[in-house]
Amino acid sequence: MTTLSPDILAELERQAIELPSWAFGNSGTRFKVFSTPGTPRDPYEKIADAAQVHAYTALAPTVALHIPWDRVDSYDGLRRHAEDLGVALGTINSNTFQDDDYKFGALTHEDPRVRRKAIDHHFACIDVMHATGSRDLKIWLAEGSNYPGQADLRGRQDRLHESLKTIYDRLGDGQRLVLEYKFFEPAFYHTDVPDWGTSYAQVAALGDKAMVCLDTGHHAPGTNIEFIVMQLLRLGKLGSFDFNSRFYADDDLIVGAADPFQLFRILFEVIRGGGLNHPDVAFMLDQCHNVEDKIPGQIRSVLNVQEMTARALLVDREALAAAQRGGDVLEANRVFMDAFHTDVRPALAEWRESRGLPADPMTAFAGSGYLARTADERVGGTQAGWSA
Ligand code: AOS
Ligand code: ZN
Ligand code: ZN
Repeated sequence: MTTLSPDILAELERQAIELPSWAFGNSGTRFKVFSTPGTPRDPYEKIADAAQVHAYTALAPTVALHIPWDRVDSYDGLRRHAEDLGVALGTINSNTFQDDDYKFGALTHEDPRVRRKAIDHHFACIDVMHATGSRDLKIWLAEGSNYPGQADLRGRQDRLHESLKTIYDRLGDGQRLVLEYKFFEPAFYHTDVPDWGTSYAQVAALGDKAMVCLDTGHHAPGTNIEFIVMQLLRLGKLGSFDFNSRFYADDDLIVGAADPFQLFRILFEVIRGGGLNHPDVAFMLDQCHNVEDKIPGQIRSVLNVQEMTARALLVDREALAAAQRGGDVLEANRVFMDAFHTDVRPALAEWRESRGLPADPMTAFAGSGYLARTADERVGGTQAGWSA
C-alpha cells in the first residue's frame, strides 16, 4: 500500500473545502427539477445537512450562502446555529440575476437607478457578512448581450468598474470581493466578465482586497485551466475556486467526476504556487445534485478533492525539476503520471480511522439513517432556486 508521509498528512489535515448551501436544495435543468424527500425547507436545514458532510469527513468546515435564497430574520442566529453544529458560515454570494429590472444588466446597466439597486443589494450582502463573520463577497454577474450591436461593450465595462468600485469601497477590514468569470450563459453573444483576464483587469483596478474567482466549469472546452491557476497565483490574485466538473458546458457536476486528471493538474499547480492551505485561496464547491442524493454527493465531492490533492502532493518535485532541467521529456512526464496513477484510497482510509473518522465516509453516512429520518421529518422541501 502506498504510504503518505507525515508532511503530506499535515497538509491534508489542514485542507478545508467550503460547501454551497444551494447544493442541498432541489435543483435541475430548465426541463425538470426532481425533488428529493427530506430536502431542506430553510437555510437552517441546509446548514444541518452541510454539517453532516463535515462530521463524516472533517473536510468541510464552512458553508457558503446565497442571498436572497438564504434569507433569514437573524444572520446572527444562523451563525450560532452553524457553530452549534460544528461548522461556520463562509462566502456570501450575491444574486443580481433573478429580477426583471436586471434584464439588460445590473452593475453594467445603462440606467443609473438599476445600477443603484444592484449596488444596494451588494451593500446588503456586506451587512450580512458582518453578521455572519464571512470574509468573502462573491460576485458572479449574469450580464451580457445576445446580438452584435445590442450593447455598447466598452460603456458596460466602464460602468462595471464604477459599480464594483462603489461596492469595494464599502468592504470592511478583512473583507474581500471575489469576481467570478464565465464565458457564456445566460448571455450568448457577449458576457461582461467572460474570462480571467477581464476579471483580473477589473479586480486589479480596485485594490488588494479584490481577487479573481475561478469556477472550473466556466471555460471553453479544451482550455488549459491549470495554466490560468498558475498565472493567477503568480500574480497574487487567485482568491477562490468554485470546483465542479463538466462534460459540455457549465454542468455543475461532482468535482473530479468528469476529468480527475484535470483536477489533479489543477491541484498540482495550486501546490506548486504555494496555494494549498494558502490563506488567500478559498476552495469552494459550486455544484448541484439534480438526480443523486445531495449529502452523499457532497461527501463524494470533498473526498475526490482530497484524493487528488494527495496524489498531487505525491509528485516527486525534485525528480520532476531535474528531468525538466535536463530536457528529459519522457522522464518528466513519467514522474508526473506516476503520482497521478497512485491509488491513495487505502492510505487515506487508514489515516481517517487513525483520526477517529470513518474509513469510508460514504458507507458510514449511508448507514446512519439520516436520509430516512429527514425524509420523515421534513415535508414540503423548497427548491434551492435557479442555479447556474
Ligand atoms: C454561475 O454560473 C456561477 O457558477 C455562480 O458561481 C453560481 O453557480 C451561482 O451564483 C449559484 O447559482
Ligand atoms: Zn460558480
Ligand atoms: Zn457556474
